[in-house]
Amino acid sequence: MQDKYSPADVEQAAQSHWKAIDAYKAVENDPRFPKGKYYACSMLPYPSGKLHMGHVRNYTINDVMYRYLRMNGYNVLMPMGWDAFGMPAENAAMANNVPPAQWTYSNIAHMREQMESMGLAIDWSREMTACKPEYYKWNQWMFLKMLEKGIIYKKTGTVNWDPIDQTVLANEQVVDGRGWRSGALIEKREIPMYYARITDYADELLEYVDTKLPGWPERVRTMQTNWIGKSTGVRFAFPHEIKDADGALVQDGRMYVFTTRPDTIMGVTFCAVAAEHPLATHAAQGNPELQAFIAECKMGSVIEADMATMEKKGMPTGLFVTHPLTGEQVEVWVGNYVLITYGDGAVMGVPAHDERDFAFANKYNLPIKQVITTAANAEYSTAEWQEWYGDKEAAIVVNSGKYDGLDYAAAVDAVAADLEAKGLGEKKITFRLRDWGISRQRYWGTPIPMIHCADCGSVPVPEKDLPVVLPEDCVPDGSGNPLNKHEAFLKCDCPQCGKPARRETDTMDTFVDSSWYYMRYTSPGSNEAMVDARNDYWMPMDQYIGGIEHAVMHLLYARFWTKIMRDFGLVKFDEPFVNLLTQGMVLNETYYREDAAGKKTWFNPADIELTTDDKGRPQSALLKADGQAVHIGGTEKMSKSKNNGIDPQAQIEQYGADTARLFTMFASPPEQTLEWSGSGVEGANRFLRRVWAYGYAQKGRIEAAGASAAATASTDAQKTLRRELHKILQQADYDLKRIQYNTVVSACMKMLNTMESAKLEDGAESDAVLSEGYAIFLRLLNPVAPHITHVLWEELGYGKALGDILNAPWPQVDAAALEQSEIEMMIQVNGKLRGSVKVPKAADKAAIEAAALAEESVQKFIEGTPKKVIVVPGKLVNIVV
Ligand code: ANZ
Ligand code: ZN
Repeated sequence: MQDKYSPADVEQAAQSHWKAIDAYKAVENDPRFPKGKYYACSMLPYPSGKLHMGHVRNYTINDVMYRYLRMNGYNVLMPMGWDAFGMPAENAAMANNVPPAQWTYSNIAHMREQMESMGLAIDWSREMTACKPEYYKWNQWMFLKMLEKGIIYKKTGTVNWDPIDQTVLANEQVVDGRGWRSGALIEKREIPMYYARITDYADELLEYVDTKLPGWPERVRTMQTNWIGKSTGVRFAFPHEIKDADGALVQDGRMYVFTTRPDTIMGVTFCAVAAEHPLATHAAQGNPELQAFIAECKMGSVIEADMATMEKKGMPTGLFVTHPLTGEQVEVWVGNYVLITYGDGAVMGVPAHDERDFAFANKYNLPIKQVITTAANAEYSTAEWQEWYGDKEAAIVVNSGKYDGLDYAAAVDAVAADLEAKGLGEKKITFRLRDWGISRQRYWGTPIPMIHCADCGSVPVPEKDLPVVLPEDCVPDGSGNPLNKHEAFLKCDCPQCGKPARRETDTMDTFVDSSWYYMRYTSPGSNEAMVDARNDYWMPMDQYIGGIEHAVMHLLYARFWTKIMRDFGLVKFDEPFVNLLTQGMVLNETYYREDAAGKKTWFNPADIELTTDDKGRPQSALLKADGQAVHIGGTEKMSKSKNNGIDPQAQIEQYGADTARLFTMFASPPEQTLEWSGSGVEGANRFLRRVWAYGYAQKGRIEAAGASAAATASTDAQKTLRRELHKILQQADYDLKRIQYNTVVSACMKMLNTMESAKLEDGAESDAVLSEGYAIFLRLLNPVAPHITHVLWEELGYGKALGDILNAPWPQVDAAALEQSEIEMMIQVNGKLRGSVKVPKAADKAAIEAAALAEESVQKFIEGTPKKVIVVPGKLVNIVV
């Protein structure tokens, strides 16, 4: 190699070496690694075609962890795979008129190359691809098992129907109530779908968030808890006599509600039902105004966050139900804030103590009746909403007859008992979590293994006929699922009666694929079972790394799926991921111009010339192409829409992968956001050039020392250098363990500075000290910049002496090197600090006394012989005069 750092040559050399020795193939129980297994895995990417900086950051964190732990004796596994099913492939297929399969496979090939150019320690022999039959066969197998056990069931669900394209749309394809392609007003349709009973596991999923996931970020655990959303309260009925056209009582004459505040039951002044509630439907017959209002409610967002903030609207139904405890008639309204999917789709309105009901009652002039007070808030006013209403702990019941004076818990017990005695209600736990609808009316996914027979109905595909292979030659054209026109796929015989039948054309939600892929990595090639004994070795996963955007759904489904596998006897653990790291987003500046109509055009930061003031703050920005000004739009997440992405490939080509890796690790701790900085990248590259130059400058001395990684010191300069290096190593080790990689990079920088400025004498002993120091340095830098450190390690002869840096033993802190041979002692005169003195560590009291008295800076405070000298060993000398 040349003495000038050439990243392209260096990285090419390192990568072909790794390939030649199959460096990253992980083998169960590998005797080379005495500390046992460590499974560190990144969330699998969608094969969009190109890596983005978020990927680079994610995988580099994973890779640093891999290399550090491997050098520490762990058998580490870092696999990779592809979340290859899903909608973007269908969209791309429509745009380019190629089958999703072709688009996906060529993207995978390209992204795999990009990952290889980053020098990641991936065991490619375990690569999994969700769209391959060898993988999705097991989704189908699980589906059948779950169906058999009743964990999967069929019911009708609501979908978005595009009447022009004649197709079902995903939520994200509906923009402002219209189809994203056709612009048609979207209708809701009820169709049969398959659901997985995740709600049966709600209690365990919730409990284990608290008890079994201490290695997860608090924030993610809270998000899981809220998503599962456990509420304790009472479910009870308002009886009524409302009859439908046939004279039958609607819902058997009971309007059920769920409340978390049964202590407020005597404060009910109205009830409200969801637009989809049977009483709303009943009342709307012959009431066009109400029909229109119901239609309006159904159009609106079903996102809960929106429900909370939107304007509360309602309309009376003209129907009345009976209060179960007072016997009073209560008017029923349709309210846009009542969700059909939660509880019973109906609420008791307690405007005095529920904020939503309060807003509603104010708007429609409904009575407000206070039934709760607290010791601290005797004053009561209906003029505005007061926060204290909501405090359960402080609540005391008033204006409620026999319940007056009870606190929350006592009132709940009393009300629940009275409702129960009347056969109208009981205590109940309600979850926000819904069962998981896994059917998708789309082509590019795992076929649902069902067959529809005119005589037998829906019949499961027999296990021996799996996989049901998805044809790879379809090109969706926007007019619905192409499988519906694919005769070869559709036609089959009924497994029960043998008559001609049709295959189900719905496919599975891609969250099914991502629910267990990380277990398939452990068992590549397993054809007899979804996972085999190797899975018991690697799982549960020691460290999972991915974006916070997956904090809820993906992680919850993966946890659920794991529990199902456990209950089927396929795995022996309860939770799949021991530790979770959610890496921060990658941000960059944005630049734009705005036209007269207010439309913004965004420019890529690479095309901008920035002028800064002397403090480095941006002054103005010009578009390189035309030299004209653009607006600076602030720092935002790298995204296509703001055109502020930086292409990793371009960075690697310009500076090398080691620079890109070093910058992303250095710029901020893994869990924080990372701000892209062109000058930061240049700085990272400059540092690596210095690393190279220093290594080459010391080549002769390191070779003279036989590339030894051990040394002893006798001169001051040698001792100081060893002490500094070992001290930095000690801190860096601590930071590596707590995944604080940015300070590990600064430790490397400090080490290089220290070595560069050391004033070592000539001679064999100094050579050895230097050789030891550089060997420590290379190994510390190796996890972050594996290429340059691999090549230098070999070039300087360490490889011959200590083996491949990949497997080299992690440098150990030498406690003896840390020891100070001299210590500094403070000198006080009459208790006042007057100076300090350095004394040999082993010095005795007399010697310390003499040295302190001889110290020039204190002599002027002492006249004559001091009365007394007190030595506090290791700390200070107090001279009393
Ligand atoms: C009366 C009441 C009085 C309520 C009060 C709260 C406070 P969480 O805690 O999130 O489970 N609710 C019940 N079903 C609903 C539905 N389908 N759509 C919208 N809101 C619904 O919420 C439970 C509370 O949400 C219930 O308790 C009910 O309002 C409302 F001072 O009942 B509450
Ligand atoms: Zn049949």
